[in-house]
Amino acid sequence: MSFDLRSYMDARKAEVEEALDRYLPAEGTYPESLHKAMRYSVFSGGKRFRPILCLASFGASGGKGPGMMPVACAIEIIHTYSLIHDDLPCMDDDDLRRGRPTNHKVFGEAIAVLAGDALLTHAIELVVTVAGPELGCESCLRVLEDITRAIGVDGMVAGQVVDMESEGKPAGEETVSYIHSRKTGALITSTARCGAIASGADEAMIKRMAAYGEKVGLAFQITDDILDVEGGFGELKSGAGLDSQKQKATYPSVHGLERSKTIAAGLIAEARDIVADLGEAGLSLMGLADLVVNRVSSGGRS
Ligand code: GRG
Repeated sequence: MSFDLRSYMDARKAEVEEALDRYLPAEGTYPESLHKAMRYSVFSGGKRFRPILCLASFGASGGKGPGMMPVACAIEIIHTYSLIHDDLPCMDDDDLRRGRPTNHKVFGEAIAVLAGDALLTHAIELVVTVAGPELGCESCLRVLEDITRAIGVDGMVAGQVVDMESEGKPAGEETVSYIHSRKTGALITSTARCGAIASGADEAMIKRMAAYGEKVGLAFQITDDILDVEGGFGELKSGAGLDSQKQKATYPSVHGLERSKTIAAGLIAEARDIVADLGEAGLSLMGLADLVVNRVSSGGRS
């Protein structure tokens, strides 16, 4: 079986870009400052890893039809909100993201906060109003429950809080694991699981996609930690080595660089194994897993 990952990624990315453009209010919509700020960060060169993963999981679980695209885009929009807020002076205080000035540097802090709030809210609205009629009430509610759990009080927000509060303190394995599984892992796991939920797959497939997502999500964050140490970004935030400057709780700080690389590679091998027997349908998921650890050469952190 031959599978051209590059063509697959390019085709899915183009579909996602087109759909995001359709699902977001036009830039000239009143109040313009808000819509400009929302679009500035949504269309600033993200890899679209999460929505492509969502579509791949849906396809590999036997899903068909247009109902997944609004969910995939909602997840990307939520990811964008988290980046805008993460960059704020009260959080990571970053001037650059994907090689461009961060949202608050262009639009000011108040609009950046509100653009993030509006993106989060708009994403939920998108799932309910656009995906809902396609997926049916039960699947839509389950998808919504899954995503909101992943990004909420025991998910991404909690991970971000513990990440911030751990800065400058010696962090153990447990703390790093808490942060990674929630800050980055939870949304990626939910993305993979939602593809299976929306496809109407059985519980075994939903569990299988979640298990795949967990491995990929953790490998994603470990790789991000490694890239920070090695400075191999295709795109810089404000510079490499930021995590250690801020004394962040990271995998390399707890496990060392080489062991972190081994752990990330092991997780990707496990993720590949989980989907290996899906045949052709699993090839996109295997390719996406590989991209997670190879993303320096494929365009860095941009
Ligand atoms: C503000 C509630 C709140 C949460 C913020 C996700 C997050 C929590 C912060 C983002 C900061 C960060 C670098 C997290 C690690 C995860 C990560 C590598 C995000 C970048 O994801 P990519 O590589 O980004 O998919 P692109 O630019 O491709 O969209």
